[in-house]
Amino acid sequence: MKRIFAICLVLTGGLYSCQDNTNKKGDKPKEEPVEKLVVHFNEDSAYNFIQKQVDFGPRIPGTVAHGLTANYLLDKLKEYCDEAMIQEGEINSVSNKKVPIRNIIGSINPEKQKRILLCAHWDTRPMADEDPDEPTKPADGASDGGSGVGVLLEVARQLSIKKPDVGVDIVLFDAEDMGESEYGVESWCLGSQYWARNPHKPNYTANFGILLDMVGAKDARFMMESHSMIHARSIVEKVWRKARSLGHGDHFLMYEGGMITDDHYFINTIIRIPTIDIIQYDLASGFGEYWHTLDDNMSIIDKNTLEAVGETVLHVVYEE
Ligand code: AHN
Ligand code: ZN
Repeated sequence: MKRIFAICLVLTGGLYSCQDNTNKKGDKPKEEPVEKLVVHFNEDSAYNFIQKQVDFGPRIPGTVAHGLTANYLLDKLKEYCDEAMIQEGEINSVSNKKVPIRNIIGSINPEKQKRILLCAHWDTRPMADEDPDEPTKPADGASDGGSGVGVLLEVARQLSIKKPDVGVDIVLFDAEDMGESEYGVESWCLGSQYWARNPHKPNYTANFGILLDMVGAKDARFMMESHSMIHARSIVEKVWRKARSLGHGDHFLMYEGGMITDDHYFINTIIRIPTIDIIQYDLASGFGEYWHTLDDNMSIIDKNTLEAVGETVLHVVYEE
């Protein structure tokens, strides 16, 4: 009896494997009707979006290069999002000069209630004041400014190929980098402060936000930044866990450190959307050797870092 039973199993196994692969006529195996995630964050594309911004020259508020870049970014968001607009405003700089600013905004699934805010600053600092040789010249801002925008444009391109279930708002803030420490924290992040007080839609809110800042340099490391932990701890944990499960634990460090005045600080405290900052900062090297120096150009940009951040953000969005 035992022997017959064993033979049966073998036969059935053979039959099943036969059915699995081909039918009786020997046709090709049928495709399994499984839904595949056809999108994949393309780091070459993100890199090219950074190159394009850098090619305009430093994006300093009030300059021609800044205006041309604004048009380019609006065009890209129009291409990839359901809605896109520029929010124009005027702010007072530290020297009390009036500066026109432009926040550039694209929305995907604008009708959805559940929303994720993805943001980065697109302006570059008027001078590379940490540069040992030429502290009055402006830098290209490939990482500081260019990288967060490059990653988000590629995220937007992917979301246009396969729509997420949630709504997504991509907000590119102006005038983040005109601050001076002696003028206090409010001299930074002028575009996001403006937007947080005057959102592009009345009563705008989102379930949570992710800010990208300096996410392009080779071997960049991101700590769990303290304002993010205070205001949006569960989002930090969700994003870091996702990054590490995708194999990006060398960039996303599992320890807390740094309290950085960045756009997310004003989003958390003014419009009160729980928002985290993915920013290159670690206790050993601070913001990175290139920070606010003329070395912040394309030579420091690394596609592995862009991939680590972009893939993580894309997965977080699709899993909401
Ligand atoms: C301060 O240094 C106060 N905040 C850093 C924000 C920043 C500047 N991000 C990029 N450039
Ligand atoms: Zn900066």
